[in-house]
Amino acid sequence: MGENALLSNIKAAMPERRAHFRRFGTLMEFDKSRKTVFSGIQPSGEFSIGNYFGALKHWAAMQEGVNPIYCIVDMHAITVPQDPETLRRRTLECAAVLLAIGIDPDKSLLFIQSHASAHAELAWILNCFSYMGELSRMTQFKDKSQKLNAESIRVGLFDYPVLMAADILAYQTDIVPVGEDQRQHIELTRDIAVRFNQAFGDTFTVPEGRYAEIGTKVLSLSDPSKKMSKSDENRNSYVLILEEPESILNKFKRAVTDSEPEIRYDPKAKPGISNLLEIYAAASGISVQDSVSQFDGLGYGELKKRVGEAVIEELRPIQEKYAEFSKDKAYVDSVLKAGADAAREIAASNLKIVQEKVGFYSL
Ligand code: ATP
Ligand code: LTN
Repeated sequence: MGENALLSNIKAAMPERRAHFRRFGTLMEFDKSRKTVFSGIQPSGEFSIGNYFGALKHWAAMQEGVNPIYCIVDMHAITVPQDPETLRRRTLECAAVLLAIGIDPDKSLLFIQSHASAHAELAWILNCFSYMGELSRMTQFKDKSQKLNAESIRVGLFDYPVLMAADILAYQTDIVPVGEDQRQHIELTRDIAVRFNQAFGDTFTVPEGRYAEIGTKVLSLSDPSKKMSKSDENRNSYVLILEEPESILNKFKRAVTDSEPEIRYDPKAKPGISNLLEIYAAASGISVQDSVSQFDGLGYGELKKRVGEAVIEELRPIQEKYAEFSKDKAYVDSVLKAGADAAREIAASNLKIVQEKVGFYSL
């Protein structure tokens, strides 16, 4: 194709995208009668099906009739050591994954946390209304810091939940869709909001967590006593959203179960099998009970194969879309830029109200 033909092709494709961003711009005159939905994810690695079934799938489903705001929380990611170039690359990949799972920039605001400095400023103010005692009780902090010696625990890791509270409260959020592991952080956010409101009069909306019915806690395939985590050293313990079908089948084949042959949903007595049934139900959109009936009389080998196949089917369109978005950096950047501009405006106006309430002098 000659250069001119190429240029006119690009120009022909542009108006659609421009129109798209004009609409995006007006979206930010938020409809106050709608509930605001906010959630965040760390660009700290490749995403697992735990992230997907516990959170991301619900983000994609929560874009109609609400004001949806989805944030890539890079400032949370640096609470543990990160290689700068890797973090930068993963941040862009994270945005492409979010677009691939169906976050629609026409409907939702998608942006990077560090692009809206009001998050950090509000976190500082909220730090002054948070207690060491309550932060010390956070199980995520206890789990993550247990692996370190006391001298090398970073203040940022300890303070992580207050930054999360600032993320949520900066947008007067009503609903926060997250996995079960975030429940304690959401409760803390509510406590901080209520405390601030009691001291200064109604300021913050007190948000509610929204937890998936199925898939809110996907367990590790190699040790079903703990959650599936993308930072687990054992790569067989998790399945990634962008994983090759063959590797997905292999991982399910190796999943740890039990020695009694009956397929039954009993999370206490049979955590491995119950986890597989939940993953199957989440991937195929049917209830756990119906999944159990489907597998009646079958062996564990067949169950593992079918769970793997259902997950592959669920992920296939996402992987295809990811391949497209990951080639179009200019488009992804333009979505993030529009998102950041809108987020900055909303967060800054709420921050201003808070600054006035606490007594900061303004000119
Ligand atoms: P890591 O495991 O590396 O500590 P993470 O996988 O928990 O990180 P986050 O960015 O902290 O990733 O979480 C993003 C979202 O995914 C959160 O809403 C979290 O609750 C959800 N989530 C993470 N793991 C699971 C899981 N195993 N089951 C269900 N939801 C999960
Ligand atoms: N701690 C969260 C990520 C996160 C978040 C948020 C989630 C940071 N800020 C605000 C919801 C709302 C986690 O998933 N690990």
